[in-house]
Amino acid sequence: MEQYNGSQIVVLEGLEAVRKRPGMYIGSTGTRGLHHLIWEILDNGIDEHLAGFCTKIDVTLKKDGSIEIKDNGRGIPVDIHPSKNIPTVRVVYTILHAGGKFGDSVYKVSGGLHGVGAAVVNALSKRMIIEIRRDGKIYRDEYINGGHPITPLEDGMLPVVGKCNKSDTGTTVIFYPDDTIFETVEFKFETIQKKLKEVAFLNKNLLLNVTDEKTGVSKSFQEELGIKSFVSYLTRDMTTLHDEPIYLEGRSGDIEVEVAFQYTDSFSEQINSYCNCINVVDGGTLVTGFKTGLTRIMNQYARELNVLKDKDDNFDGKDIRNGIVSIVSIKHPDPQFEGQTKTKLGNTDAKSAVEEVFISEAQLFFDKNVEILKSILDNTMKAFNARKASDKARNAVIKQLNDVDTRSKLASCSSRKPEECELYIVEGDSAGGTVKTARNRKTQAVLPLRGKILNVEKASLEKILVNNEIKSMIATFGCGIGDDFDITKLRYDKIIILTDADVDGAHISTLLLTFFYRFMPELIKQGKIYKGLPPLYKVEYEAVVKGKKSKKSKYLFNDFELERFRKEGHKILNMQRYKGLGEMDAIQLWETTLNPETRTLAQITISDTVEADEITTTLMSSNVPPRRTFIMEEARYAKLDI
Ligand code: 0RA
Repeated sequence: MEQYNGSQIVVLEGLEAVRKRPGMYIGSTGTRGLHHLIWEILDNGIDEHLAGFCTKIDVTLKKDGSIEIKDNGRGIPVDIHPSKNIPTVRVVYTILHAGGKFGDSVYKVSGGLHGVGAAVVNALSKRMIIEIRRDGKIYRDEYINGGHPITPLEDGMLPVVGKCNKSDTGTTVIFYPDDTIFETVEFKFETIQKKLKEVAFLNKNLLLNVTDEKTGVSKSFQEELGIKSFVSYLTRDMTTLHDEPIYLEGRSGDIEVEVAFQYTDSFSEQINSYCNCINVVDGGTLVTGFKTGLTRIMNQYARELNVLKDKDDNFDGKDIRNGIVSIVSIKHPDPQFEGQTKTKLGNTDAKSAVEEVFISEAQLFFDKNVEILKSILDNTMKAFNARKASDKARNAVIKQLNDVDTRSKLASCSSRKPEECELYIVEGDSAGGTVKTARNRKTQAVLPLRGKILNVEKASLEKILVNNEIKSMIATFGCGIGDDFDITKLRYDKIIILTDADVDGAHISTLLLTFFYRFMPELIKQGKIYKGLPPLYKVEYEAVVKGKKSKKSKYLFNDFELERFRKEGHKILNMQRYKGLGEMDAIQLWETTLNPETRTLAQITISDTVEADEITTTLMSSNVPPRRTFIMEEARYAKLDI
């Protein structure tokens, strides 16, 4: 067995830390974290490609549950590492953070969302095998149980296990994820395939293969035109204003910049940004650079071509980006990912690099392609005019919002202190009436809504502003809408949606949430929106207290609670199922739904993930915006015993 020297023990302590808190390194121990292991190893091969030495990476799902990632790069160095005194490859796979930073001159651009490196993968594997082809020799190193090396060294060197052609170089990594750490160790072909497709778009010419040995299915990805093809792919089902995406590339210092974009007849804008192949979903400096450059150059052309007549008039960036589908991809030697999810780029030099490259390259392009330029400016002009018109319409409606009639249905509360006020939005006039009677008049206001509210998923702001129910809400909240929204003016601390516990009620809730999400998202983000959870059943049952039988009653909030209550062996004497809020009297309604001491509220938050356990890539949500789920977090469960 291996004789550990001092540094080896420290190394294993490092890997042990990863095993103790895997979430800190790979995000989760679910299927997403599991696949993160592959991306980490894949990144190393991509780095080798970026360095100019690797043209192909093969990913194989093996029959025995392991995964193999094989590249044809130079092969990880096997020489004895000068300071660690073990083969360099062993340094890479056993020392945390060694991956990206080590030997920085050769290993310039490094991906890896958390920059955690290959050692983390080793720490979370029950077995890992590295094979290196270099100088006509094949070297092999193997680890078990989270990074314990089991290959005896010969004179400090890894043993040579075979021969190969001198020109055949590269690294093969095989690992078996540890099933005592991961909730599942089953790799998904689909997920890997999507990732490889994205990687192919982002790395021109790199050939990527994935094979599932269990099914025999195999897929290949290679994109000669890189992100230009990526944009074509994203616009494949859209009407475009010009035939081909515009592709620009250049370099500013150490930063490589690529931009591809195409205009469509859509009213929205899509900017997907990548730094070192990592999808920076929250954008950051590289996106700012692109936007600034695009706004600057288009306004300049608009003036030159007399599209903008007034010298002081300017197109808004939003007008210029109307209908754009774009990819901004940079390679940065030292990326700083910011924000809670590390999905926003912070490097200021990335902004100037993208802006500089974009402006000079776009100028060259548009000087030669005036027709395309003109159609973009024409499109911008339309957006500009539409925005002016809608601003006008909106201002007119907002003025009118203060009219008494839009708020006439509101039963306001007497307090004027927003921090203690609550607004109940209630489905239907009749339930609204009972809530008005039952509430605490000082702090609880009631706004009844008649029937269904408009589905705003696709409607424009002007259209929705005609709807009376929506007008009432905007007027009641007091904080405006859209760009004018100001949450500090909100008159209530909580906005509580109260609907019947049936299909219609659920539909109304969803419509309301969709409205808030689209036009007042801050309300949801700041946790102001709640759903009231009225009970579904009232049961009367026989209770035995100190040997005496007595009749008691209890509210149950859903079928699950009812089932549990039954299983607890209670003798149910009588049971009432509330079909709607209207069936409760004022006292019952107060106890179950209004009284802050005893009611149950669910706070609404948003999850923008496609599927919580799937990786999210631009490919998965190409045209469709990410599927949205409103998550209700139960504030507390009221257990009422009367
Ligand atoms: C540092 C230096 C050299 C190669 C690599 C790293 C390398 C690392 C990985 C990880 C997976 N595949 C890889 N391929 C190469 C090359 C040093 C030299 O040959 O001069």
